Amino acid sequence: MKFKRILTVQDISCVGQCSLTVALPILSACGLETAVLPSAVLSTHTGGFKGYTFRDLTDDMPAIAAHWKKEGIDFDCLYTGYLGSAKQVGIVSDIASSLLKKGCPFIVDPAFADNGAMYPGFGPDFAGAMRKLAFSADIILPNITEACLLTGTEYRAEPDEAWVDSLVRKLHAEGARTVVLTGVSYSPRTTGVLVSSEEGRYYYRHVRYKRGCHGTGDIYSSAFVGALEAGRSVNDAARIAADFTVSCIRATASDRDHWYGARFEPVLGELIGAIRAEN
Ligand code: PXL
Repeated sequence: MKFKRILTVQDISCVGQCSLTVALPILSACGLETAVLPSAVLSTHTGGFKGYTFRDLTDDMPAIAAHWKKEGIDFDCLYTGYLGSAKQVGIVSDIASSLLKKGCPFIVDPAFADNGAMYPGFGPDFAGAMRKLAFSADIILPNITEACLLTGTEYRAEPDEAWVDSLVRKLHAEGARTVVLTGVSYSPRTTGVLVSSEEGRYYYRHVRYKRGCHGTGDIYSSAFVGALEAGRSVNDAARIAADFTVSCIRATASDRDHWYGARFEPVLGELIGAIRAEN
């Protein structure tokens, strides 16, 4: 198989097991050369720590991209996560046009909201900016909250199939091509991921842990991108990433003190095994 170089754009939360500290090891484990463009540097993520620092890197990004362009560096996949400002949406769009090889996938995890609310630090302008980026991508990986905010739909904590169907239809009507919708739960003990594209629908249901873990959206998206770029189909990558994420939550659930992230590191072997088993 061709050796691929992927670019991921998201923040560095120095402590907290999310964004780049998750994406980089997962993508590398999947056998991909992984280049990074940090959108911001935070001392920790914003999901429970108090008094975190935040360095916005918006102004550094165009010069970094321009240097790569000058060096003739380009990428086989562009995968974006948490962005540091609404302005970065335009910069990422430029990178997609200038540094992503023709015909290669542009994958967006909107990474700005969960459980019915936006993450701290994002103003009301952010959903509008993210809408432009998400609907220009080849594949988007929103959770239910993000899908609602991207389509102007009122959030529902307990959706039914008809409501999810109309949410997904709205995403496509706005321009979304392939949608990988996470956290689609129709019963208290199960949740799942719904893939929707012009090829049809695929729903993968799996066990739901009562105790969720911070950062599992980033684990899921990184494993999905890793499996996809390692040669799996979209549906297989969606299932492999779901099984891996469940294993990460299982590996964390017994440790009450580990509230800030999921212990994905001891389970990386399972992800590599799942990708290899199907090669
Ligand atoms: O996991 C998403 C994420 C990424 N980066 C930062 C965050 C969060 C979620 O809270 O705060 C900085």
